[in-house]
Parts: sequence; structure tokens; C-alpha cells
Amino acid sequence: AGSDRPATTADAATGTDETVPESTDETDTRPITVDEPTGGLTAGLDPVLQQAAGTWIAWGDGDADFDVTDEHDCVAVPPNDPSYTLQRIALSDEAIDSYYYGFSNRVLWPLCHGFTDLVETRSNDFEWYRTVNERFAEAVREHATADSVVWLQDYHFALASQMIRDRVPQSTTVAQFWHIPWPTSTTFQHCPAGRTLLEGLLGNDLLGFHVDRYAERFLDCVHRYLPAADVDWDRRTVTSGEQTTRVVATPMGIDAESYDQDARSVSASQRSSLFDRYDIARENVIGLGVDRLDYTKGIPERLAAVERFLEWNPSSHGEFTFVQTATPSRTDIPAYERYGEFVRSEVERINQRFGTQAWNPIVYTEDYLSAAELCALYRRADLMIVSPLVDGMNLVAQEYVASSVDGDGMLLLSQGTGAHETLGSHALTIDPTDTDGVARQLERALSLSPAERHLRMNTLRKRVFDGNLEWWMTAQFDWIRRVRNETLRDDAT
Ligand code: ADQ
Repeated sequence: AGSDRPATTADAATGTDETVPESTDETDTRPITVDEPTGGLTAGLDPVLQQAAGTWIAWGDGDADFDVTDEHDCVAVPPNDPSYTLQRIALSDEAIDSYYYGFSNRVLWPLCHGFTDLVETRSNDFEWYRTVNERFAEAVREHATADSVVWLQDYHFALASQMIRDRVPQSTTVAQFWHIPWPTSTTFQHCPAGRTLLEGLLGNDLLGFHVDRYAERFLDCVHRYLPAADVDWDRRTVTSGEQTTRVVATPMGIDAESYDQDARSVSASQRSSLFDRYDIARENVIGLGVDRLDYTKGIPERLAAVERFLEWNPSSHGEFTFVQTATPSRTDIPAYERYGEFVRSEVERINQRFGTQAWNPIVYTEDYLSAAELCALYRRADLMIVSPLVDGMNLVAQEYVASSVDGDGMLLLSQGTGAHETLGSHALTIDPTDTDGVARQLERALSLSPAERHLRMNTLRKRVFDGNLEWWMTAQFDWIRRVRNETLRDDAT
């Protein structure tokens, strides 16, 4: 593929996909079944790969009979009109435990979010991380040609780019997007094998983050911990030996149009059955929280603020319902299990404290909801509280805005999210650790005039539609084209 139609070799193991049911493929005599992606990165990458006739390399289902060194599967997709290749790398249970539940999610995830007390280093985890990164790099080597573009997703592949760089022609473009925050250099000093990870990431021609502060922190870490690398702060490049890496910030957007359409098309009966299922009084004022059940998301802090609001506002009892959906993820990790238990016990405690026979202030579910159900909730919610302590971007805030087709929802948004950089000026800003402050913003949201609600929401909607998933993909590929042309020019001189 030429530079205008990049052959993309990409993996989709991002946090966004974790709550989406696995697409499945089976080879040999078994039929291939495909679940349509409901949104997020998968939906964005699919058309790009179809156009480029590229190869998507992704982690396949764990199979005890497979080891990372064993054969892998390649299938043509989509089955009804094959236009690109999907290669699944099967990982053994041990590899999954050490690579994914180990180094990726017991070390990198907590560390990058600043939760150094939750970093757990276990023997072999890093070695498996290296082995799996190498396995993916090998798979890329089999497909990449001199004019290919290789695009990696996320923190599960901090070593892979340099490994790929060592295996493919110099003119192959290697890019990566880091979907979670990059920590400060003070936090990063606690990272096991930190220098090795930085060197791994410098195998990229392009390294993308959501917002400026993560890009700047990354450059600061390189400056402090890899003194031989040359950081150009103005151009945001790092030169190390022959290799130059450009570091950029492009906040990820959502497929806003599809959320808007789903929110408009959801029928009254769908809405009713959803509200009946969870016993939500239709006429109540509805507050909403939607998250993976993850200790970065600030769910107990949010519940504490709702509790404070209920203390201060007895007149809201029976009239206000806070709906919290929290999808379990990474449940094999004890910190997640403990967090889930704590959240459930807080919900129970608050409901016991204020609830009556006819009303519970908090409706809590761990169900996975369809796009239509989520949009129905988003559209109906009078306000949404997005209160992560730290979050790379946060797509949920954008989904709420895109689904607020009546233009009158209120978004309370944590200053710790990347999304706050783009939406903060027209949302109500919160510091999730300040319980009284969040409760006050909740009161304020409910007392805003309809005119102000509309003004704020319409401005937010414009931002979310302008910076949608297509904008983000285009920005990524524009940068890829730019660094590619720079590399080709440098090679020619
Ligand atoms: P996540 O940490 O998973 O993503 P987020 O960006 O909010 O966080 O995305 C969560 C996704 O899961 C949303 O699309 C949401 O609709 C979906 N979801 C949550 N609960 C659900 C439920 N009950 N039913 C169905 N779907 C549900 C990581 C980073 C983020 C970054 C994204 C993208 O941690 O900071 O924004 O990647 O880069």
C-alpha cells in the first residue's frame, strides 16, 4: 500500500474494548461469526483497514493448548465481503495472567494513573510482557513491507515498537497511540524497567497522547532518564541515534453521529422496559454514572457526593434517583475485587440510610448495556457525574453529550480527565475528592435555568461533534503522513 492508503497493522487491545463483547472468529471448518462493534476505536479502525486492505493483529482467545510461540490464525474479514486480514495471536493462560493481568494491569495501569501504592510486581510478569510484545513484533515482521504503516494501540505494547523497528525496513512507519495518562517523572521513577520502556517507545516515528500534559510529561521522563536522547521541546521530538520520534497530542473523539441517532431512535417502549427493569421512577430527576468498575473512576467519591446532596436536600428524597452502571473488568486482580466490594457496600449503606419502601436513592447495576440502552439512559438523565480521579480521556462524558439530543442535560466533569481539556469550560468542573464541592455542583446543576443548560449543552455538543472519532483518525493519519514524508526526505539526503 502506498502512503495515501496506509497498510495498517494494528492491535485493538485498548481499554475501550474491555467492556465490549469479544468479536469471535473460528478457523478451519468452523464458521466465522462477527459481532458488529458498537463504537469506540474498533468502529473507527474497521473502515480504515477495509480501505487499506491491511492486517489487524490482535490478541485471540486464550487457549490452554497454545503458547505464544505456536502457530496463529489469519482470516479474511468481514466474512461477507473480505477486504482485510485479521490475525489472532493466541496466548496461553500463563501469558494472559502475566502479560495482561500482570505487567500491563498490575504495573503500568496503576503507575500511569498515579496509583503507585497499587503497583504489584510479580516475578516473570515483565518477562512475559517482553515475550508477548516480541510475539506481536514477529507477527508484524511477517506482514510489513518498506512502505507499510504499523499502528499500535496502547500500553500493552510499550516494547513492541522498538522490536518492530529492529525487524522491518527503515522506511516502514511505526506509530503508537497511548490511551491512558503518562505520569509525572517523579511517579515514573517507580516504574520497574522504566528506561527499557522508554527506549521501547522511542522505536516509534510517531507517539500520540490525548492531551498536551501527557506528551510533555513523556518528554520530561525521556529528558531525565535517557540522558543520551536529544529532546527538542519546541518540535516535540526525541532523537536517539538514527531514530527520531515525534510526540503529539490528539484527543480521541467518539462516533458522535451514531450516539445522536441511537438516542433519537430509541422507542418509548424500549425506554419503559429499561426503566421497569431497574425500577427507576420515570418522573424522578435522574442523575447518572457509567463506568468500568475501576479504581481510577472515582465511583465511591461520586456516591459520597450524592449522599451529601441527600443529607442537605431532604426535599429531594423520593424525587431524585442516581443510576450507576459499573461494568466489572479485570476481576482477576485483587485491587479490582476489593474495589467492587467496597462500591457495592457503599450503595447498600446509602440506600439503607435514605431509602424507603417505595424509593431507593441509588439504582446500581453491573449489567453490560447495549448501545440503544445506554443512549436511552444518557438521553433521559437530567445530569451526569463523570468523576474519575485520573482518566486518559474519558469517552463516557462525550457519549452523554452526543446523546443529549434535547440539549438540556448537565455534565459534571472531573478536572482529572483528559476530556476536561476540551469540555471543561462548558461543563461544571468538579474535584472528585472534594465531597462538599461535588454536592454543591450537583445542587447548582439542578438549579440552572433552562436557557443556561441549553447554552452549555449546545456548546458541548458542537465540541464533541467537531472533535469526533473521524476527526481523531484523520489527525492521526495526517501526522503519520507527515512523519513519513520527513523520514523519506531525511533518507534521500
Ligand atoms: P476506559 O477506561 O474503558 O478507556 P472510557 O473512555 O470511559 O474508559 O470508555 C469506556 C467505554 O465503555 C465507553 O464507551 C462506555 O460506553 C463503555 N461502557 C461503560 N459501561 C458500560 C456498560 N455498563 N454497558 C456498555 N458499555 C459500557 C480507556 C482510557 C480512557 C480513554 C479510552 C479511549 O482509560 O481514558 O478515554 O481508553 O482512549
